[in-house]
Amino acid sequence: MAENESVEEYDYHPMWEGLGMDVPAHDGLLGAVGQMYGSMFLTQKNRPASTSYLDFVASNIHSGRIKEMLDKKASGEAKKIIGSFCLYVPEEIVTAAGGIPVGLCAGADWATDKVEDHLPRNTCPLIKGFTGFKLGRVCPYIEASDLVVGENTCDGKKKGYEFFATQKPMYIVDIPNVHDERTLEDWKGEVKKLARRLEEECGTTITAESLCDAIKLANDKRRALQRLAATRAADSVPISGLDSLLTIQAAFMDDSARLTGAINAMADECERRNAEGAEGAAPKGAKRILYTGTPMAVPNWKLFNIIEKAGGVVVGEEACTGSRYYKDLVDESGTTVDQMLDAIAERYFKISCAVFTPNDQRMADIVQMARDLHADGIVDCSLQFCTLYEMEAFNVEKAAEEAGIPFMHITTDYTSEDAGQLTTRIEAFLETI
Ligand code: BJ8
Repeated sequence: MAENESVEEYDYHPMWEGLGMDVPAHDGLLGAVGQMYGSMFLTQKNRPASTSYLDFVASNIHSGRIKEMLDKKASGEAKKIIGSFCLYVPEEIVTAAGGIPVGLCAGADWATDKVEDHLPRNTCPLIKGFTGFKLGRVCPYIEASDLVVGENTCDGKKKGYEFFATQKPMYIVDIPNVHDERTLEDWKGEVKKLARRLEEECGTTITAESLCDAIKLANDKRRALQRLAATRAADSVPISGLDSLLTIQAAFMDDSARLTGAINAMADECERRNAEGAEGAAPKGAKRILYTGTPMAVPNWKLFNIIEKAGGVVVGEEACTGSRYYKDLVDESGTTVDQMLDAIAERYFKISCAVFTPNDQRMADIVQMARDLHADGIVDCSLQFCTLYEMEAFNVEKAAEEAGIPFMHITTDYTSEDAGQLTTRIEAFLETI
């Protein structure tokens, strides 16, 4: 669907019914998210005009985009829709096999009572979120996925997938948790096994040509995101953290080529703003925050909204919904499928997830980003019950202290219950830095 086509005219209810969704509940979810979007995004001042693409994505994400994917499948242009929950699942291989990759992490609580029949109450909200979206049948991406690729990362996901596999066909990728030569070789083997599984699922053969095209497609998207991220070093910051976060969130769902064009248009406009010394989305001198921590899935915009409504501005995200998604490219010099799969494995192996031990590269990345983006402070955030990021917060604090960068740690969930308390803490932090 083109950006200028009206999403109002088409009735998507039969499509959602056809996917087996709980349509009235889904209508309620869309209404609540729409309201949140209006109060958080549309009230921002001085947004770049090109962020209208994000409004298009937000209004289209559960409707036109789903229809577009289903139409592609019906026409044979795409073979299968492949869902995943982790940055470690290479989208290049899904695309090369003829699949459409989609991210399934959920950023809101849903059907919590049903979830707690299968998972402990004190499970991380991200895991409870996607389980609840499935049990409540309110996510068209989950329902449209033919295969879901999970991964052995944190304990919660590993065990949560055992239940999720009773609801959807799943394939699990084994992710190492140590970075060394032996684990890199193991990981290359896993990547090749995944490629074979996806070929089987899609009934296709990955060729050098299809893989080369898929690598280029993803690299182009990452290059565009790198350009946009670099513009945020300016004072005044040309684009808000909220809009930047939504851009990355869209990267897990939207059509890659179309989104790349839109991100490049945003980067063009932000570069122009900076060159002209024009006022951006935040005034000059606004307190600059580097976010680091657990990923933020749609519609988890709470913390960024609080920081920016308090007068700060998020200038970067060291997270899977941030720099880890775009900072490294896949080497494009391979000519055989084998070489390209190795290059993909090498690129993904650099992702500094807290599941790795030790995870010194993440500390170095955080400090480097804070310096490059002239951050006044670091806000490190863990979702409640995420042991990995909660434990690693002590190392992040130490790295920030050694670098002389003010630091605060937050533990939160998907409810709005702590919004008042978080606002007070963030305001106090912004005042002290
Ligand atoms: S590569 S960060 S996307 S695993 S917040 S579910 S870790 S208990 S999401 Fe992640 Fe891949 Fe790592 Fe990135 Fe568990 Fe923590 Fe919940 Fe988490």
